[in-house]
Amino acid sequence: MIDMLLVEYQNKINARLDMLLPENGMYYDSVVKASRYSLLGNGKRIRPILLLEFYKLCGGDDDCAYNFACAVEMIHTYSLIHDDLPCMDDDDYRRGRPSCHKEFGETLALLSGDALLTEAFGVASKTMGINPEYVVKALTVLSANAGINGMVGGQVMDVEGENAEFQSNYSLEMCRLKTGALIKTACMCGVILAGADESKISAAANYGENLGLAFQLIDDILDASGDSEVIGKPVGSDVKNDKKTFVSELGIECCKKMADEFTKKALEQLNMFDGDKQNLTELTDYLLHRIK
Ligand code: GRG
Repeated sequence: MIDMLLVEYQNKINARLDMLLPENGMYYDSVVKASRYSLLGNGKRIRPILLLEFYKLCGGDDDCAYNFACAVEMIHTYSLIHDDLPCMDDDDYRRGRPSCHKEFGETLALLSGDALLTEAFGVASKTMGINPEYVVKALTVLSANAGINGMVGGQVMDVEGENAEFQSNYSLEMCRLKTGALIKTACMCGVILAGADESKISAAANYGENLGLAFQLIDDILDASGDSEVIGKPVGSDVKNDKKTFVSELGIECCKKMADEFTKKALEQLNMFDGDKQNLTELTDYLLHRIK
């Protein structure tokens, strides 16, 4: 059931992303080609799906929110391209194939990230069929959480904390920002675009924050013990890079328990909504047990 739902969403999101960033035949088309290579790779599209599901849960007509949902995926893809660069995590594989800089070189990879981030705000602002006040409010939340006090801040903590002793509080805050901020934003923006009230926006934020922490823990577990064919990049890169993660410090079993706890807390927040929560409940559970 959840598998079918995900494939249906992924097909629609991929078709929209393809349309939103067409090759242009200009002298600078190389940056479009490199951006499309990463954007249209084999991503799970979890963030746009969360946005669309929260939007529907709050009574929205899902087709209107696709541009905004795709904008969140564009920002996520930019962050992956930049994170893979040698000056950051230095990863050669992403989404089952060579990372952007391995295929197109560092300069174009850097510029593709810049392009995706910038174009994302243009795409989101062209959301039609939704009250413009809601769109502006969602844009404000998106920029705040993708920026200094969100994902970028978390990435800075990751880079700067690399050689420090492991500190649980530091690492939790880093995950909350680096991974959680964009996931939280997707959930919040779905609710905001549907015009729901502050209590629902806050429930979506709490759901997203807890889901984001669980998501990062599972990501660390998969990096330590997943199947590289399935996850689309080599396993053990954290160990290879001598990176201190929750898994290296607390062990896999403890991390599974923590992910379980955060997932339960996320699910509790869904009680704040009156609509049909089955899809979101199944998606939350799927993410806890995911293998990629
Ligand atoms: C460069 C500003 C900047 C930020 C980078 C997101 C991020 C911040 C770094 C990615 C590092 C990483 C692998 C974090 C673990 C959690 C995570 C975001 C995994 C990738 O997201 P998925 O699993 O990937 O949704 P797909 O490919 O399915 O979209």
